[in-house]
Amino acid sequence: MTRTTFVGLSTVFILTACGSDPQGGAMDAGIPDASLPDASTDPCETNTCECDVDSDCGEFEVCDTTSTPGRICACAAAYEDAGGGCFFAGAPGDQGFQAPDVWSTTHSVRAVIDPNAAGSIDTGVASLTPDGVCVFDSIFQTFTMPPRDRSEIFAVDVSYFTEIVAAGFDSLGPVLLIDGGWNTLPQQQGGFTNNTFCLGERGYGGDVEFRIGPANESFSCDSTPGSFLRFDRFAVRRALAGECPDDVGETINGDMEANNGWTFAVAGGGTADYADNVGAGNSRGIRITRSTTASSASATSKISLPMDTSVPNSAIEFFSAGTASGVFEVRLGGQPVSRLTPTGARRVCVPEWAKGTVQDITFALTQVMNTGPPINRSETIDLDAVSVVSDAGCGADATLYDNDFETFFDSPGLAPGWAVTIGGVNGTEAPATILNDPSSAHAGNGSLRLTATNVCNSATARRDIFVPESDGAAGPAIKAFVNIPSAPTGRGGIRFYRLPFRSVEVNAPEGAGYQQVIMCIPPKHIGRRLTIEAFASGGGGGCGNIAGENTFVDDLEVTTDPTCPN
Ligand SMILES: [Ca+2]
Ligand SMILES: [Ca+2]
Ligand SMILES: [Ca+2]
Repeated sequence: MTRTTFVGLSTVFILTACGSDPQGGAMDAGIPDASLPDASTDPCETNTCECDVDSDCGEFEVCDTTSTPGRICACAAAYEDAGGGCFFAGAPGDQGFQAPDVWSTTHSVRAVIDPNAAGSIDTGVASLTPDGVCVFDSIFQTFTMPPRDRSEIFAVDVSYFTEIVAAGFDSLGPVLLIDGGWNTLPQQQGGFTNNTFCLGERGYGGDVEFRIGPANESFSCDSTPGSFLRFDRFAVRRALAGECPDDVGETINGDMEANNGWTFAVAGGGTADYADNVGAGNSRGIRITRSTTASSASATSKISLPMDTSVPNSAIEFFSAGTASGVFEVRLGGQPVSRLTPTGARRVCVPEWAKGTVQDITFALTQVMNTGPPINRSETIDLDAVSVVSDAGCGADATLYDNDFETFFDSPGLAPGWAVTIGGVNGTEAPATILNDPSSAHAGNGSLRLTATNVCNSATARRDIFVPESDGAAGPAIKAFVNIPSAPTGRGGIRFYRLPFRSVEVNAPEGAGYQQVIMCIPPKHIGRRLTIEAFASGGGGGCGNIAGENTFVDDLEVTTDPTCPN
């Protein structure tokens, strides 16, 4: 069905619409044809209509199906027309924290907005108090955002800092939750500092919840809480040219044919750069190399990860080639999400916390150890053609992917869901691998094998999960089957990180075959991202070598348990 568009009337209609509906309203966003009124009630039978769908309208306009008598084109949400067409008017509300009524807080004392406090860019400061930081209080509002395909690309500026009033240091940065998607920023001290991130798919297309809070606990939470997290300004703005991926699913310079987007970091004799003829179809790619166990090399760009509604079971696909033994790491937002070998087209499942956000994506050869004489370890990894695909193997909930350790470093297609990490100290490595051996597994063929070889080294496997809701009286729990045949010096088990370098761990029994270990997660972490890790540790102390002590892990569950607090 086609309709007549009265172009000559559009200016009048736009002014009317934007004047009466400055934020557009959630109903403006992306009305599908199927939801349009049927013929018997169609206002366009008897009235003039400018549009059926958004694409009938001009730049940054949507088709307002709630307007009367006929449908008109109006500025998209967060856009206004002051006479020269629709332009972005800013988001969310009260970006400088000067109007406390615009924001909500989870607690009236621990999370507060002072509209008169001195900021850096403008007056008004939002603060999470030390007590608020320790229980993950937050400050939030809902704001109607334009559809992604009717708006510009947006970035977010955040001016904030961590005010440490207790003695000592801290590791406390903010998390900016955009409709539940996680963007973390580094700790800043000494006054308000601006950092930015790109708005992902969750930040567009209707009512979006903007929430600011602590990314993790403060070190001071273990004694006297003493660190504030303060915000001067939180503002969505138009992205600069080349600052953010062009669209959902895109990576800046994902085919590596141009010279923008990727940044390289190397140390200890590692190398990283663009290289001709090493990529997919002999096109240009990126080559990272290491020469010894002291080397590191990485390449980082930005990727826009889709929501489940646009790409279900999403995975990041890329081309890889190089040294068969070269186990390299993939990170999102600085957090390791997988380790694998460069065996062709590989896929890494997108973790739940990252869906619908824009994150740094990093490919890295990591340093094995930084003490003792470097051991020769020449490895080359070639990378190219980063894209986003749907892979049913990831499942609807990526937190549950690969907890049975049936995906190996060199499996075709999907990569492991764990960053399995060889440790090392003083020239002695602590091996870590996913073993393809049914006799070592709790079930299936695969299990995680971590081996401590020195009193002060350890091997680990890490991932970030979303902590599940309680199930009635049963609180959130991580369970895993762990088998430690013999560990007279060290220990092994599972743990979670409350903050960087500070974990809560549960050790597994030794010499008893596979035993299920249950680790309760405190309920304050429900619905939050959490780093969990399986480990084998030499136990700590003087750094003497020991006979290898294996910890096998299999069939981990992210679940609930009646013995855990809810
Ligand atoms: Ca302010
Ligand atoms: Ca290429
Ligand atoms: Ca298994």
